[in-house]
Amino acid sequence: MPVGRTLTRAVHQALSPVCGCQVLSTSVRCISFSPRQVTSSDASFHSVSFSETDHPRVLITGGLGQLGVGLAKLLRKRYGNNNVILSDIRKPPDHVFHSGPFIYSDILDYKNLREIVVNNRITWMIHYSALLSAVGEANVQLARAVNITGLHNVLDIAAEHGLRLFVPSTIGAFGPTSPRNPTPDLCIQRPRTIYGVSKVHAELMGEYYHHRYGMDFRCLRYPGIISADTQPGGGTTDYAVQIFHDAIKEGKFECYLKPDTCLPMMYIDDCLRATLEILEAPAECLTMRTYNINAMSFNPEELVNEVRKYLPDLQVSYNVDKVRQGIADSWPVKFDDSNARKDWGWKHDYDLSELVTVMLNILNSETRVARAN
Ligand code: AKB
Repeated sequence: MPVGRTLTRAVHQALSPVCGCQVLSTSVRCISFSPRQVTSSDASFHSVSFSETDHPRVLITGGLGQLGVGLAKLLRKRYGNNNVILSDIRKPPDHVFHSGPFIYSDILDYKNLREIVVNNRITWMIHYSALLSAVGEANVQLARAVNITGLHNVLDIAAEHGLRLFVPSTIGAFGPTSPRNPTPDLCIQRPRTIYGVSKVHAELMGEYYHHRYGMDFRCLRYPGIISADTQPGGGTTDYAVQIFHDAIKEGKFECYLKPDTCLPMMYIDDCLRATLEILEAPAECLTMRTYNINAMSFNPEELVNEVRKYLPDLQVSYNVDKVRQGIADSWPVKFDDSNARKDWGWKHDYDLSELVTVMLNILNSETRVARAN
């Protein structure tokens, strides 16, 4: 599907269901408990948090996006099926609905979210709901509501109930004035997208709640994530997923970024494992609360060359999208993740050649199954 249409669909999907609930969220918010009532010296603040001998009870918001289902699978293997609840405002496909607990949850509806946390005795929250970079530029108000107001709800509920909170950040949290090659953990962050601004805000708010209230906030800055079974929606790095689908189905691919636009990327298995590892890392290992994680950097031309080793007839054209090119040009070229490697032993498994092999293997076998039926 052309990128423009994918983007329009993503904007549409994001718009319709969330908007309906915004009004409700403002009215219930006034009666809720505020974490500002808790001081850092209040010993009871941590009293309900996860004890190391139990399994955590995990809630994943925005669970039907690119990463939620895969993360739920990983966490369920580790902590038991019923201890990991996927949630979203969208209707789950059959295979997701039948694979473990799924619940409706709207992060803009404070009361609904709080009820879920209380009724299910949640101890860890993974907050995946967000509008990505390109779709956010197409709807700044919605991105502000979901990415900022939604985050405030999540932070307050996590503080109120002593949860361990994981919020992903991104290479998009950096901007044109950041050092881009390499980009360290601590440097200038002046992103020029609402997505980036909201992610810097999330990093700072989480770190503030950690220092002010002792909240167990953990955050990884993800590169562009490449996955076969689930697709991203409305990002700038999505071309690196779409190429595999188009190469296999159509034998041709139109890229919206210039051939030499180099960005940090990661295979989904590495991303999910990193997330599990930071969630489980002993607090004393963490010298920071927000870490860059890295695997590889490549540009469209290098990716095309690697794919052509297996599909030599692949036809590629470039039709540059100004918005996404502008965003990509302001993002890191290479990510410095030395602190994650030092503090909690982060190590990626997949580089470019392994990424291409695994993506083509998975999608090729799906294509064969589809054809056989
Ligand atoms: C996007 O392209 O917006 C995301 C990201 C890098 O955070 N995939």
